Amino acid sequence: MAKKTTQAKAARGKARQAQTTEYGEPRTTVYRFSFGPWNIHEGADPFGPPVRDPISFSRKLPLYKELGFEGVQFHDDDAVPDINSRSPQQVLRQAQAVRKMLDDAGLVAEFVAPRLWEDPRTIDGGFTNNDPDNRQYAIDRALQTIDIAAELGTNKVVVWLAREGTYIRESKNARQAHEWLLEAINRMLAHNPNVHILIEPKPNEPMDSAYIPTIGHAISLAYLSDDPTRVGGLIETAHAKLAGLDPSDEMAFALFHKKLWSVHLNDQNGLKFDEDKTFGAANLREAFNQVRVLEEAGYGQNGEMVGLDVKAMRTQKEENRLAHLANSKRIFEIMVEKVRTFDRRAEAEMIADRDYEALERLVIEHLLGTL
Ligand code: XUL
Ligand code: MN
Repeated sequence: MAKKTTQAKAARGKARQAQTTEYGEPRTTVYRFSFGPWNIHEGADPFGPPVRDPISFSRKLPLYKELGFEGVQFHDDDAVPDINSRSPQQVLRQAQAVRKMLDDAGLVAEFVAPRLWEDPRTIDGGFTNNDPDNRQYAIDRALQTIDIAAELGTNKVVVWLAREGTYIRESKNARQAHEWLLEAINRMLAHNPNVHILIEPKPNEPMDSAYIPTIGHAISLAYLSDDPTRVGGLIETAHAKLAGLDPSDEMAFALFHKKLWSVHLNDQNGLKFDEDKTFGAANLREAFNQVRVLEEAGYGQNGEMVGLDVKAMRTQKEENRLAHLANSKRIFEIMVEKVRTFDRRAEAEMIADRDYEALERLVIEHLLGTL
């Protein structure tokens, strides 16, 4: 009887602990998930053609709800194909049509990102192109993206600075290039008083050396901008790992600045091409720590979404070609549970005692489910 009572007490304690943060506040975040239509991918890579059938945008939309997602991430031309051959009015009309499709499907746009890396005018970069006409093209396209985002019902514009950098360092003046990047951000801020700019850092690929390789670079630009309250970041797991950094520390840094407004969760198996693997597939402990910093900071409670940027492997056949999305979401949810049930009291004792070997084992056994 006494044993039962102790067990019940322990269970109640554990449940209470699971429902509160380390500071005793209730954990209430109900996470909402998003991905981009490019995450349903045909499998083409630089060395070979597609291996799976294409799925049109309108056929992708119903899949979101089926998979348990509610947010759609867009590039400008995901929403408005052939964007360069349309008049500004046609672009907006098409964006309005997409908004209707989203509404009908019960979905929302999370963000729109200008695709500044495919047009011939962006070969040598967008905002940092050495040719002023090409720089102007990049700015015009970014401003148009803001208009598209407004039509789609979001004020978030993501800027992945794909070709802002060099293959040959002497080809650009890096100091000047940062000036131009800041100018572009200020132009975007001035274009619409509601727009929020999320810089998505990445250290390389396609460039050998990219400008703004980490969130620290992005946030320093934000503070220099005309409205630092409207410039923040999106952190992608794989990009942080390509920079040799711990993604959860990158996220924590942005959260500390209240500037983590979206994430691209995925995984990356070391310093290779940008793999966009299923979240947690390469390193479960890093996945745990990313979810831990997000959860502890209340990420998601101000409308932020849990965004994925994951690709099915090229070797995945047609069947289950969406499993990487469902699996990433499932692994995130398991990690939320792991974070909420982590034994904080034991952790605190081990830290106080500086018994870090014990802490190491606690984390690993907790993740393995062997405690
Ligand atoms: C590229 C990448 C992009 C951005 C959106 O590595 O991650 O898909 O997320 O432009
Ligand atoms: Mn990304």
